Amino acid sequence: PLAKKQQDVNHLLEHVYDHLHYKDLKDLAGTFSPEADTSLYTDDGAAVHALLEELKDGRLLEQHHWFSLFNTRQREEALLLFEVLIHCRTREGFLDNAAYFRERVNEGEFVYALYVAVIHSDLGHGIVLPPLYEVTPHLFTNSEIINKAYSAKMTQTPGKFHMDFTGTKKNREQRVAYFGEDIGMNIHHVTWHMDFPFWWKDSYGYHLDRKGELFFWVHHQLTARFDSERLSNWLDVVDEIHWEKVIHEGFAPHTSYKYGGEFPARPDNVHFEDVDGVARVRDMVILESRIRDAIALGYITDKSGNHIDIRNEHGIDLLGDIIESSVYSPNAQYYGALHNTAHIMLGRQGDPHGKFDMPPGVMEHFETATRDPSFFRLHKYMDNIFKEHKDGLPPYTKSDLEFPGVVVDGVAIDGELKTFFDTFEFSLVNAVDKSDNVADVDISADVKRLNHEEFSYNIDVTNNNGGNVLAAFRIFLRPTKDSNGVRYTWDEGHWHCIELDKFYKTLSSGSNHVVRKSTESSVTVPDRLSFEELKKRTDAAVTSGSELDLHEFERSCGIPNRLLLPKGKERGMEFALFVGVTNGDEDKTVDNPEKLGPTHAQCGIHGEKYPDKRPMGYPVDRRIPDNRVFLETPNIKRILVNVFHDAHHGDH
Ligand code: CUO
Repeated sequence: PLAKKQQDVNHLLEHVYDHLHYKDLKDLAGTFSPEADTSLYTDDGAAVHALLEELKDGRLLEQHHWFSLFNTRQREEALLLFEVLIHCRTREGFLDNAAYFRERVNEGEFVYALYVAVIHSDLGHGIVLPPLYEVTPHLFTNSEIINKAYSAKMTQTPGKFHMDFTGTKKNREQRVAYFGEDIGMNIHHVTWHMDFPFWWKDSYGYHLDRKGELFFWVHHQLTARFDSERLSNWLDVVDEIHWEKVIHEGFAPHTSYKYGGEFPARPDNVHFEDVDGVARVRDMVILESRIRDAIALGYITDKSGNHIDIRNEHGIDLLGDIIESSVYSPNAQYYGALHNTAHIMLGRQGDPHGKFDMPPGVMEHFETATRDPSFFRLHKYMDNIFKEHKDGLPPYTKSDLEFPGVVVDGVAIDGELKTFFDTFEFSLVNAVDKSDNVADVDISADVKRLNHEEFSYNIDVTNNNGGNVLAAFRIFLRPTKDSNGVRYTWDEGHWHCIELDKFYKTLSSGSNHVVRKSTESSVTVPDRLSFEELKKRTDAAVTSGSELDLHEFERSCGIPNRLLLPKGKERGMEFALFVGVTNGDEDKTVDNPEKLGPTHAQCGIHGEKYPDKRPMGYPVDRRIPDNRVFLETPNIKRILVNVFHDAHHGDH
């Protein structure tokens, strides 16, 4: 039964830096013999054989050592374990191997391999992975708090510690640290990269549909959202970083590895330096110009020298593969891996020549990357390359945009768009070592998180087609003014659009009143279940023999619903709310799109086609040189709204 398997997964992820404490799994890890029966595996044990060879020869990374996915050798090891798990035929075999290797491979590699395998294996269906901020809290929590957690455990005094955002008010960037350091947003980001790994090969089971375009879109959305948060805090939008310019913002992470010391800091205003063993600055400039050339020419050149046309709506997908670069890149030899290398380059600027033997920087982990304000500058840099491509495509015409017979008569918001900060507690029990002699005590961190009041969209639509039609609703929000209070034109503003929701709905003939709740957004996920609550529900189901239904928590990819709206301002900040209704029968790729699960807009559906034929961001993804095209299309409506921030929420 599922509950028992969920319980085993829970046990595997408790205190991952210590040996297994749960007796059944511990016994199993000692007695199971991975190669005894190779019919356990769909690859006849090839992967398990390879991993065991490495283990036997002592080549695997030791335990109690940091792990970074961007480290080639460490990634290879983690993927060997992933391959063992993904090739298991049964849940039992999967868990037996997980228990066996948990005791023998590096903990970081184990956690990564287990997460990705549960996400992608058929055997993982129904399993809920606990929030990573409670499994490996070091990557999400300030060192100061972790230190307090250790003391609390040593002195057997339960404690709840308030975690502030990194830095001080002297650093303007700290005003928006609540976004880059939001633990839920970090989970979204790291999980997106697990759902769509750059190293993914289709031989693992399926093709990741429009992975390159999703890479563009999900990061474009993070930058667009960050810009709106900045404008909400009287900061200018992010400027791009460049190889030949100064990196303005320094960063002191105040974060430590569980094993491996502190994350390296970077002072203000350093020039990019070549990084030994990674790349020279000049190499990066060359890769960039090859990519920009491809955009200017309208084609990329594949490995065999063939031209692939990219000046069309599918070009963005190939560009995403090339820039990231993923295994899907048609020519990684020539276009390199601009994005992945850039993460390492930036991560190492504190110690570019390895003089001080520093561990990898925050940029070298998807869990921690967004903490560094330069993350957004780096992604803005790549976002601008994508923009160059999008700007080269012809703007949509009125007939492209039209949905004949369908008119959006009105859009209104039910309730006020109001944001506030709440307080959230997460457990640090797994941050500290487990010992048979010292009992666990309750230790947790308290963080401030942006949140908002629930609201609904009320959309009145007339359908003059004389019968039912399927409609696709596309909702965006964009700031109307820049940091100087100057109004954006739509042509400037379309790139700042935040995707709020996208859904399909059948319109009956005549007038339709569509009410859509903010909680239903296909961009977001609800708060994760705490590890404690997950264990509680699992254990209860095991004991009572009842069904375990945690369906709504199955996916961790998705922006936390709390962050749906940007912060706004106390006296209100003006945004344009855009609602476009397009022809759902033409747009859909799946049957019954009205019943789509959550979070598909930026995270897709596992193993299936992305459920929208249109380019991501349609129809605000291209230049809008003439507003009238939008103003005069009856199936599109824009209204102005204000987002208010309640700075005194919860004060009494
Ligand atoms: Cu998500 Cu750079 O791709 O961090």
